[in-house]
Amino acid sequence: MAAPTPGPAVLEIVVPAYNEAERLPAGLSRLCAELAALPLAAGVLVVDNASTDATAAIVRGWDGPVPVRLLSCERRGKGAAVRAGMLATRAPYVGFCDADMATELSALRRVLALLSAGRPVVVGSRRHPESVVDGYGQPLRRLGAVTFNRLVRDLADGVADTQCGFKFFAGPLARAAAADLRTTGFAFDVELLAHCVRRGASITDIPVVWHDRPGSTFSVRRHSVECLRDLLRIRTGPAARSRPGRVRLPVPVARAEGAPLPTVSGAGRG
Ligand SMILES: Nc1nc2c(ncn2[C@@H]2O[C@H](COP(=O)(O)OP(=O)(O)O)[C@@H](O)[C@H]2O)c(=O)[nH]1
Ligand SMILES: [Mg+2]
Repeated sequence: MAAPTPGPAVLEIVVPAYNEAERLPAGLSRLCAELAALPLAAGVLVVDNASTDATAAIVRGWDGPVPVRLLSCERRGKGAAVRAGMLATRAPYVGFCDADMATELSALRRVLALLSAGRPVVVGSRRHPESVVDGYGQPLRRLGAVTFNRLVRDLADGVADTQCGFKFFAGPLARAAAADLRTTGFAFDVELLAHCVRRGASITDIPVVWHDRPGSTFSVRRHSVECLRDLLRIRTGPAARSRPGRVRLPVPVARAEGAPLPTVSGAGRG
């Protein structure tokens, strides 16, 4: 196993977790192994979202090659958990991944190459022509996702897949956007991206290899109405003001602060 790079984390990854005792151990193992092999110091922050299973205990007892911190977020919802996690980060580069690590983590190298080249927001997209998507849930969910993304494209710099749980940012930008975030549920990604765009940041989507993992916590029946309601709120709230096409202000937080990253190759298209 690769020896991790010591020192304060240059990259911190938030993992929102609600009753993930089943899926988290395998996901966390994969994430830690991938991070340990990177040429920079990295850390993980698992946000336990009021789980009633052993999620928190698993994280507390975790012993891996990179530091894994636990944060408790009593307010339920993936958006609330990611917001709490982002606000607790300190690194110059931050991001979040779902507990099931459905997106293959080999994409992290490309993410880092782009962030270190000054791209403020880098997101995985299952709709990217070079992506390999192994199952995308039921047809109803696929249709819902396509429709939802059509409705929000203008808010998120034209990104075709706003819902992939694999997003990375310049740290100061992520913390500022998270502080403004009000959506607590699954539509939070749209608001978070819109807050970045509002600050003048462009969004770079990258191809991913994505596997549909069993045990999804998203339910089309339970969460669709909530997503549409939240979308209405986002549209009428501050995140929707000053979008592309309107004036884009140069905002200094769009660039990462702190030590420059070691060179990470493999950026390719971006
Ligand atoms: N449903 C749900 N998921 C949450 C909550 N808080 C955090 N999460 C996490 O959000 C992520 C959602 O990923 P997943 O369940 O695989 O959904 P999918 O990949 O979109 O189908 C997981 O890491 C969940 O544990 C919450 O309150 N509800
Ligand atoms: Mg999933």
